[in-house]
Amino acid sequence: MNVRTRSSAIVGALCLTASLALTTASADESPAPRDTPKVQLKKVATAKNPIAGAAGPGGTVWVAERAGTVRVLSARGLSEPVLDISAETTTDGERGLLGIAFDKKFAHLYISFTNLEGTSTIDEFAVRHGKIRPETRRTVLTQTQPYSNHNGGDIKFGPDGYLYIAFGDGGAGGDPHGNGQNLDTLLGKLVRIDPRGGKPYAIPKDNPFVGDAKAKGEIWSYGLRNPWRFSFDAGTGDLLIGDVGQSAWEEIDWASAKSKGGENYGWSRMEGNHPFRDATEPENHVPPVFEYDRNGLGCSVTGGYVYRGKAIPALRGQYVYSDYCDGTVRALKLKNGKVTGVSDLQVSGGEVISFIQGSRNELYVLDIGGSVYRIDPA
Ligand SMILES: [Ca+2]
Repeated sequence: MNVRTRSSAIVGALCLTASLALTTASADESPAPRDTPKVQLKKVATAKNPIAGAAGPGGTVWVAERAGTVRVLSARGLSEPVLDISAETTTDGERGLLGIAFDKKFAHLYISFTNLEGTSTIDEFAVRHGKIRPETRRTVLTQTQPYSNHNGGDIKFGPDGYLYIAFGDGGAGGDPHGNGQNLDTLLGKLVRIDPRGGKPYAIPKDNPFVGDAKAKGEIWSYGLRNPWRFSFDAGTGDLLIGDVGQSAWEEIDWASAKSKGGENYGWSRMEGNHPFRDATEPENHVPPVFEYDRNGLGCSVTGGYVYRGKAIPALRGQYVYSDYCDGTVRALKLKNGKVTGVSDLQVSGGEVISFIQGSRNELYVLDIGGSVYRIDPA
């Protein structure tokens, strides 16, 4: 399935390039350094196109399936669907149910999906005693989409208690509408709202563009192409965004927990650290903390989490991520927003579409083909 891919012709060409390049890359491959954390992927469930998830009430993990169902993972395995919006979404292009998030007290569940018109939609449900109350459903925010790809769609609560929503640049290729740098649209942005603070939501007063008549007050940061997955470090509160590249550079962006927002991550004047189509670098460009090219390491970054679990002490504090095309699970060592090491964890999660952070900060890997893995010590 071509989730997040460009036209299939382009993908075919990319895969061919990647496979040719692999011969050279593997010749240079050295064994894992001695301090590489030893992990294994333990398959804990099979789902139908698992695409997103969140730690739920009572130590559970809730898994969203792309076609519109949500199931609860417990020691007994995956439940029957506890939510089914499959009649309200489609899976053409890069559409579907794309994200779920609970607020801190598990009082509300939020879902992020594209509706039958392709419009990005964030809905809220009250949750009581661990169960969704369907009659409380309401729509919090919508964003029309000019094309079926680059919807972003990830949603997370920050340490500040606000809901963050990632939107891609609207799609097609090369950001034809210039949405990345346009502060008058939510496309190509990370958005920050208070979903319970107003009807249908409130804009936090300290959002960076509040009071700027030419900018949307919901915007937290901008210059993003398709920020498919982002997360907050459960230890430090720092923000990490995996932003999928156009055709050359995959990137990971970082912001300190102390950030006041307003970061410009560059797209579509920059792709990674490189000017895109001869554009000039914006003066306020915040370059990625990490980028990689398409020569063998993949073609579509899947942002993960900084590992803060207990089971794998050697991995603690490292940012775990992967790539949809490559599937190898990798880790970045970070110090004060600088990458100090990169390791290949020597395990493959298939077509890695997403990660989930469980209630004790253990990490799960979702293969869109169906497997749900937990990252365990080897
Ligand atoms: Ca960028």
